[in-house]
Amino acid sequence: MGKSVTEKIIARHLVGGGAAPGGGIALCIDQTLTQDATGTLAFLQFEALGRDRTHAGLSVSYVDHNTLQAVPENADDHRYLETTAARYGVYFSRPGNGICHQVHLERFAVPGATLLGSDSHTPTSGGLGMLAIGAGGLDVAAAMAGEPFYLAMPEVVLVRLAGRLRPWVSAKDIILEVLRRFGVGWGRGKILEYGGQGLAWLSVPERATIANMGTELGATSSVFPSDARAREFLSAQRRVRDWRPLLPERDAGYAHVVDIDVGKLEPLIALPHSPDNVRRVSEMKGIRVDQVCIGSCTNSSLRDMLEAAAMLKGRTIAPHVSFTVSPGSKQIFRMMARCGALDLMIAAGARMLENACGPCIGMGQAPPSGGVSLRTFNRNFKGRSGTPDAEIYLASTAAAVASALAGEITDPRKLGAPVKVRVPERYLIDDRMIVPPPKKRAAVRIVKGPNIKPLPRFGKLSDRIEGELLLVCGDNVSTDDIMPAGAKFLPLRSNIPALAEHVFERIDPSFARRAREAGSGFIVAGDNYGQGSSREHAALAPRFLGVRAVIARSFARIHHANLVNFGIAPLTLVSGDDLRHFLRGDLLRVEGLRAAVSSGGEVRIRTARRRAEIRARVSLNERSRKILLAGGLLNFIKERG
Ligand code: MIC
Ligand code: SF4
Repeated sequence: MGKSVTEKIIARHLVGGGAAPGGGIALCIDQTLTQDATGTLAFLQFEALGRDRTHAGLSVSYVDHNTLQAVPENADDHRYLETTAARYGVYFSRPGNGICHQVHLERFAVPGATLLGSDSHTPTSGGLGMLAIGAGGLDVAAAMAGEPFYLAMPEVVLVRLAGRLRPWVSAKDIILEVLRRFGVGWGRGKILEYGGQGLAWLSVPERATIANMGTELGATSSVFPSDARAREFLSAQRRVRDWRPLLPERDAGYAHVVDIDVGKLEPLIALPHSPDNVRRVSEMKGIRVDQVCIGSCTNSSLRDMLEAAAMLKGRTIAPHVSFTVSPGSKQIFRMMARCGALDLMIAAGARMLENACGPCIGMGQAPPSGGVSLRTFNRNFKGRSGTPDAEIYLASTAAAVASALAGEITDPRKLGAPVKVRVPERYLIDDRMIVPPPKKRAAVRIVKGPNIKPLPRFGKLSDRIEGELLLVCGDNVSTDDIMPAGAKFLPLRSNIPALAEHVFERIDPSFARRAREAGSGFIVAGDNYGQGSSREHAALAPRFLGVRAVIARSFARIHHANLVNFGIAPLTLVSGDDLRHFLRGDLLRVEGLRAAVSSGGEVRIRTARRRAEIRARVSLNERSRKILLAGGLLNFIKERG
């Protein structure tokens, strides 16, 4: 059987393990990406690893998340990142240069290469034929220290696209269709490789939209071939030298094939509060919107911006709607200014925001209480916008603009003939906001503001853990639930003791206090625990509060790795039904944990009140076992020397 695009890239980067699905593999990493909200911890950890410079072929440190500077902490973090980048041989993308995934796609992504990023939407660069994977900051720090990246070999699923999108239907609708069909947990353990005749009609930025939201499916990555469209994009970025063809072999085999006739799709929309709660836009028409936001790493390309501007030309946003636009990068912003698109937007009443993550991560623009916000973003978890009771919908740029003009959810096809969008053949190249590392790195002084606190350190995994059951939750708990982001909390990302006070705050404001008082505790959950963001703070901060184990039906990939990296035992229930034995406040006890971790066997969880004995597995590969036993990845690497 021939090789898929994914298998070709893996074969070229495999430094350990075999390629059978489920088995552990180690990949050599060509490029790393970090952003400011996860980067400070990643660089503190890199410092703790004692390396003098990044060992990846290219490392880029971006500032795009924490750009609202209502307090000094964010700017202090930026300084720290700027100086660590210079010190450790890392490129620094300054605040004002754009969203990490958009800029990476434009300026750094290379077909056939591997990218590891401390952000869950790192797979965006898969739109350009890269194998790009999101991970916790510590895994990225380890990759910068020259370690391979370890993961379970995913199965490769072919998503075969046929047909051509109809007017007003877009790439966003393709990925919303996949989410509609399969749901948020479906992609776990999978790499989604796109193929089929329909690809010819999709440009790289459109492919990037699809690859970006593969993360919402829980997929390890999403990969497109590198074909003529990839070449066209790279030559428009004046990087044609980076192009190489990368196609699947004719007889490539896949674990499954999913067929989508994109010509049959209609404009789709995800309803609150999950990206897989998808309906047709036409079914939701008439719902009044208070806010519409265009942007984020999903839909902030030049094409998106030009489409929005063309739709807005000569029109005015509905009087009761607040309409924001955040372009994806400086390149896009300047091109919008030059071609007049920016003027059309401002004239129509757009509130132009920085080219950064902005409202997507609750950095400003919280909707009104109980308000409805329609966004072109990728996540609509409850509370993520900064307004606990807001209703967030996700849709394409066309659907968002149509709705902003009408003041209610509107199918863009109602606007008649589609607007014509012509993306120029050459993008404007101006890399002045990307600072290369200096020659004399040793002289660079790392500046640590007062908010940057030392990393908490933990001992080895205990054989016996006992403590309070602090929280029992349902399925699909996101890392936004565990460790909220947004303007209030993001400034604390470099200060774990302060941040930890807000663990699970939106679900149970007493969590941190109870955890501290108990000194040692457990969390119980259903399926897909820890979906969403890669933020390792969602493991580190609970560990800091004394959480020793999370017992769940199943886990999301990145969060599972983060738990192990910080010495929290992820225990998978042998029988999902056993969830009913768990009561908040009960006392739980696990004995013989180290032996179970070493052997990959089962443990018994004893509950004091219900007097139940519940079986759970600790299914980890060889290396993760050692990491967990050592009490985390930092301990493991240090022990190994
Ligand atoms: C997100 O979209 O949730 C984030 C903010 O980009 C996160 C990273 C973080 O929490 O800093 C992600 O997706 O990994
Ligand atoms: Fe930024 Fe939102 Fe993309 Fe996360 S999903 S990287 S917050 S734009």
